[in-house]
Amino acid sequence: MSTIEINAEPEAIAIEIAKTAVVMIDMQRDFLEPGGFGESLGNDVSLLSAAIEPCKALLDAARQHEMLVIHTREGHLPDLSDAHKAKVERGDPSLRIGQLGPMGRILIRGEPGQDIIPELYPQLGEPVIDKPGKGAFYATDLQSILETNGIENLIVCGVTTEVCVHTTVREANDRGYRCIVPGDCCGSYIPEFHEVGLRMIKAQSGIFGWVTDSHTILTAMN
Ligand code: C5J
Repeated sequence: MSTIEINAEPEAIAIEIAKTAVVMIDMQRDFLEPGGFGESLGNDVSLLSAAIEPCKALLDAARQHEMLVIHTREGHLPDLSDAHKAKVERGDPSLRIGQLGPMGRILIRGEPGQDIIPELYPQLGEPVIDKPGKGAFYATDLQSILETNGIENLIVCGVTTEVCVHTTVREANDRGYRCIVPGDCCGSYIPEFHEVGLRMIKAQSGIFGWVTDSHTILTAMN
């Protein structure tokens, strides 16, 4: 059973590879490509693209080490029965969740925009969790997938840092998982929030988890 030590803040952390999963949060076309949900909210989606290559490198290494890789996708059922009115009602009415955009209905399961970007596409056998909320535990099977696989630690990547990554890390931390966040594998439409989001995770002796970068994790894995 191989244990590796990852240099991180606020301190290094030792993890068993077999008990660690990589969780890719919402690396979806709707957030990373023009014409999707992210852009409909007035964001510059190109700000998220820097995270793609580091995520790809981490995914490749995780697959080589036969680690559990889990992907999440934020999205809703076509009839919006799992979408709270309070969530749907925000933003420009013609560009809201469920409206037709260039990549299909915005943030609706099964539509091209709701799918994961080609660069980070899941491989056969990797769980893909469709989640209606920002956190990956709310109304999903994530907890049981982690328990079934004996997972104790999560390497959490994805977008956006201060929204779905943060919500998931906070939920996971409360459930007893050690969360390691490689900052370069995350991204935000608001760079300041990305920086502060990472600082919040590692502050106060790692109140929500550990922060590092992909290169440091890859070095520890080799
Ligand atoms: C947002 C997410 N930002 N995946 N979703 O609405 O962070």
